[in-house]
Amino acid sequence: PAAPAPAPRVAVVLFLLKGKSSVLLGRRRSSIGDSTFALPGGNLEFGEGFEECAIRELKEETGLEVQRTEFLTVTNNVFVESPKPSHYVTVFLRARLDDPNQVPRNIEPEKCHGWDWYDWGDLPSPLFWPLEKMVRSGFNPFANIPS
Ligand code: 8DG
Ligand code: MG
Ligand code: MG
Repeated sequence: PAAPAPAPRVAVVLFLLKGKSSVLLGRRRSSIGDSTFALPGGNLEFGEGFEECAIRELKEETGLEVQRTEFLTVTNNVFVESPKPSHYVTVFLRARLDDPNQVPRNIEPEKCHGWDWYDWGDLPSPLFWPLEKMVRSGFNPFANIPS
């Protein structure tokens, strides 16, 4: 039988914000966007909510825990140049690190070189393309945070 036609998938990723301008990024080890700096996140599982997915992926990838998240935006990302072409509808949420003493751990070293905090005004390079696209469009994850 023929292989099933490729289909778009849903990813949920999180801007984890600390202080006035720090955001958590990790350098990817992946066939998609290898070595680029990206947000924590992953594939939405069947039956899962966006917030549930973001909280789960953050915990699985960094050990960090957050209580609640906010929806920010959604973007369409087609990776035609990757070895295995893929298409993600990416949902972006944000959260604040509740306990600033929590330190990220690299729990999936086969998928990430390591996590660290970066200043939004001085981001590392290269950024993962879907994130780069947002930065260039002027998107700011710190905007309008209710206190
Ligand atoms: P999983 O098995 O844990 O579910 O997946 P993962 O290994 O954590 O997947 P991922 O590559 O981290 O995330 C899934 C897809 O989400 C990724 O291939 C492309 C899309 N994506 C974006 N922007 C970002 C981003 O900033 N960070 C992450 N991690 N994924 C992103 O479009
Ligand atoms: Mg994951
Ligand atoms: Mg991931």
